[in-house]
Parts: sequence; structure tokens; C-alpha cells
Amino acid sequence: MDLAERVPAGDRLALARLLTLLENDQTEGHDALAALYARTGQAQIIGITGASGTGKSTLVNKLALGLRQGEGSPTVGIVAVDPSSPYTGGAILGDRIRMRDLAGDPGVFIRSMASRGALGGLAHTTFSVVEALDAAGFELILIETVGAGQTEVDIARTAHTTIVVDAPGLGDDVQAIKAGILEIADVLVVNKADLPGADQAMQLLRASLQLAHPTRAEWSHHGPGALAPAPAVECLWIPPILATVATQGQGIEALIGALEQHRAHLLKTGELASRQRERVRAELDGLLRDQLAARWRAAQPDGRFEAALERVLRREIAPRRAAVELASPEGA
Ligand SMILES: Nc1nc2c(ncn2[C@@H]2O[C@H](COP(=O)(O)OP(=O)(O)O)[C@@H](O)[C@H]2O)c(=O)[nH]1
Ligand SMILES: [Mg+2]
Repeated sequence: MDLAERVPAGDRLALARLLTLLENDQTEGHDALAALYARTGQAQIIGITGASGTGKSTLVNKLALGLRQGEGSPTVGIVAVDPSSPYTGGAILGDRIRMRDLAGDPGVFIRSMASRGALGGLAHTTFSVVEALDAAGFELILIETVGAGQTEVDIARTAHTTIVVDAPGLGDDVQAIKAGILEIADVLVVNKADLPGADQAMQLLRASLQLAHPTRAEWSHHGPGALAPAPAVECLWIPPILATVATQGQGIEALIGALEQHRAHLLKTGELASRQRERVRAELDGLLRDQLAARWRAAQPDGRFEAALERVLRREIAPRRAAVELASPEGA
């Protein structure tokens, strides 16, 4: 039996093998995923991002444990992406704790990804890994990324719901990073609420949120019935700010509640479909670009690109014009 049959049948070894093939950008993996593609699109995808050390791994672990409790609980796939330090400090510690708590639950599958393995580009490889887990039947997929760069923001953007995690006691440099990722937050969490400074962190987030979403903040403030013609208030989502102590499992139930509410909001407003559409559009667009570039490169006579490069370096031609010339058929 091949991978495309074994993976949906619940064969975990086959799934692990498929993920490795995808991480290594192997044709066999892409072929298997292509055969499985019709099975995807079922999972609820949740991104968890934030600075290193805020407690994301611990939170994801507790979230998975919480989600797995009770009747009819969803199966959970976890993808941990930590390009900065896959083998050091918090990442590996968090992963170890996770392994211990969740080990033995057949309804949970954990995959840690190292960026060095992601030959096809980290964001793209992560999409593929998530699609494979989706095809394997995991109903809820948690993606942990370190919110440090564009790649992580791109990954978070593909989730249906994005949780941005903050914690007290982080430096000013971290503060600057946060401004960018605040815009993608559907749910904000101040973890380590047991530490001093948690209240200030909550206040700071509330203030930043007001800057990032003036309209939303305004509405949360004045509510419906204000002077301006009311936008459909039920269509607005105001990211809640929740406090958690992940190490003790505090605030996890409220977080799960917020995720359910956001899910309901996405369904009600049709935003779920539009987010999915945007995700597929971005994926298709990126793949098309790769295909066209590869085809173009294969069709070039040796040295054409280098010759153009030399001319640009000699200032004989501007880069944009050189690119236009290179993209047009030779001699045109
Ligand atoms: N005091 C406190 N420590 C926490 C909490 N959550 C996580 N930690 C600790 O913070 C460190 C980093 O956690 P980790 O989950 O690896 O963070 P990540 O880098 O964001 O994934 C670990 O030592 C955790 O035990 C919390 O709620 N309170
Ligand atoms: Mg981590």
C-alpha cells in the first residue's frame, strides 16, 4: 500500500514518512499529497505566535490537553516551527514537556519542524505539513511559530484563527516586534499571568489594539447606538485579551471558549470561506511563480542572466529594464 492509502487509514509511520518527504521537498511526498488533496479542507487551523519564551509551547500543550478532554473531543495535530533555535532553550524544553503529557494519546500527533529541513521554503513546507495532517483526519491543527519575521507572520496568516501570545518581563525590542503581529491577532493572550507586570502587559496590549484597530476599539467602547450609522456590529470581531498561566493550566478553558467563539464568528460572517480562499490564492500564486521561474531558467541559453548582471553592474542598464529584457523572448 502506498502513502496516499496508508495515511488516511491512520498509519502514523506513513504520516511521519510523508511529512519528512515534504520537509525535504521530495517528489514522492508532493505526489502523495496531491493524491490526498481531496481529503483536505476539513481541519480547523489555529496559529499560535509570539516572541520566544512567552510560553507558546507550554500553552499549546495545555490547549491540546484541554481540547482532548470530554466526549466528542477533536483529534489534534501539532506543528511546531521554531526556525531561530530548534535545538536550544525553551523550544526543546517545551517540546519535551509536551511529549511527556501527550504521549500515548492516539488522538494527538506532534511534529517539530526545523527550518534547515525545509528545502521548499519554510512557509510553503508548513502549508504542506498542515495539509498532510488535515488529510490524515486531524480535526484541529495547532501551528506554533515564533513571531519574529515575515515567514512566521505568513504562516500565522494561513490559520483560521491566530493567537498572539505575550508575557510580562520581555524587553523593549520584543515590544517592537509585537506591533507588526498585532494586526493578525484574533485572540490575544498574556501568558505568565502569575508573574509581576502581567496587568501592565494587558493594559499595553489593550492600548496597542486600539491603535491597530481604531474602528473596532471605538465600537467596543461606545457600542451600538452611537451617532454614526451602525456597521453591522455582529460582523465586527474584537480580539479578546485573555490572561493565562500555561504552566498551571489556568485560563485554558476561557481560551478554548474564545477559539469556539471566533470559529462561530468566521462561519456566521462568511469570513472562513474568504480566508480559505485567500490562503489557496497565495499558495497557488507562489507555486505558479516558482514554476514559471524554473521553466524560464531551463529555457535560457547559458550565460544570458550573467551577461545581463554584468551590464547592470557596469550601469549600462537599470535592473528593472534588465529584468524586462530577460523575461521577454531572446532577441525580442
Ligand atoms: N511563570 C511562568 N512560566 C511559564 C508559564 N508558561 C511557560 N512558562 C515557562 O517559560 C519558559 C518558556 O516556555 P515555552 O513554552 O518553551 O516558551 P516558547 O518559547 O514561547 O515556546 C519555560 O521555562 C516554561 O516553563 C507561565 O504561565 N508562568
Ligand atoms: Mg516553543
